Amino acid sequence: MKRTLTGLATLALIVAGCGQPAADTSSTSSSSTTSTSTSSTSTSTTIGASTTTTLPPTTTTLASPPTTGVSGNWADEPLIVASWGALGWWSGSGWVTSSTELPVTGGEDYQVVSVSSSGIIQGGPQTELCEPLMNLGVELSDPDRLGEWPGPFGVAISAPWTVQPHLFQTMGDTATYQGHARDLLQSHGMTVASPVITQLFRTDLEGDGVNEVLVVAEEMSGIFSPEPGDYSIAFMRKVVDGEVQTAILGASLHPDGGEDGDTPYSYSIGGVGDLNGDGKTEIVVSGKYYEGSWVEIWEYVNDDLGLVRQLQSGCGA
Ligand SMILES: [Ca+2]
Ligand SMILES: [Ca+2]
Repeated sequence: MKRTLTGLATLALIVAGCGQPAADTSSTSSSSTTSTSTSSTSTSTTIGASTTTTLPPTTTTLASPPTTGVSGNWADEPLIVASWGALGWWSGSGWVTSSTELPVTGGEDYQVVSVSSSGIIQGGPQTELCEPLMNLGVELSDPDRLGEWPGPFGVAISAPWTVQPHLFQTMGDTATYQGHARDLLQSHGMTVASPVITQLFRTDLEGDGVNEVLVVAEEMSGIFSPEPGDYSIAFMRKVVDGEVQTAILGASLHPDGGEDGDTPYSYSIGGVGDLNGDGKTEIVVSGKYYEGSWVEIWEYVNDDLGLVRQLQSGCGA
């Protein structure tokens, strides 16, 4: 396998951004069902003088724990799979990379986490996929539901909780984010007057009522090696401590074209879903090049650590 994931120009660091304190200025309303529980009290028109309106302590509970209400035949451990192999699962205390034995027997259900589809499909017993890599994985009843070439590709998870508990929707305001993409590319040495926005979503990872924005900008004319000016970049804008910060989820930037061994990688958002059952959604980043594709699971751990790539799986020559 020529491509090594560690060699990708995926920058996990949070680049300090600037601008107004709202990742998505057009909406902070979101579909969050949380943190509005401090009403309904204290409107009692009581008799007497000392109307001590005791408000309950404002416990702003962020994400509510996931409901375990989705019925299905779920794996003992919530196995996360791509159509070409398993990525791993959450053990209850940490992410587990697929090893030699997957926690399935065959016949399990999987919830689809994808920008192109949702719902439940089925998976078979442990097998080997993606010749000649022979990734451990399961055959899915409808692998195309996760995405078809050239992507984006999502994942599926054999887990009983609601995988998308918070807001996730397509945005139309590409002009604003074209400007953000232009600035970000410029800060990485690329001058692109009007970046092409290929994906734009607003989401609320934690369900705290403040939206995050996921953006992909790309123009990739080289197939086997990059042409001058080729770029593909996926990033998230998020309000942290009142300021918008930008985190790069994947970048393949080629201001001067390709050199020997350079491969133009194309990034996209494959889906958003809660893949460890903590009520906060992870981001599925999808990538492809001329002879392969991969997916990565990025978790927003906290404001200090930011986004961390936790799991990944690929298939290609
Ligand atoms: Ca949020
Ligand atoms: Ca989660």
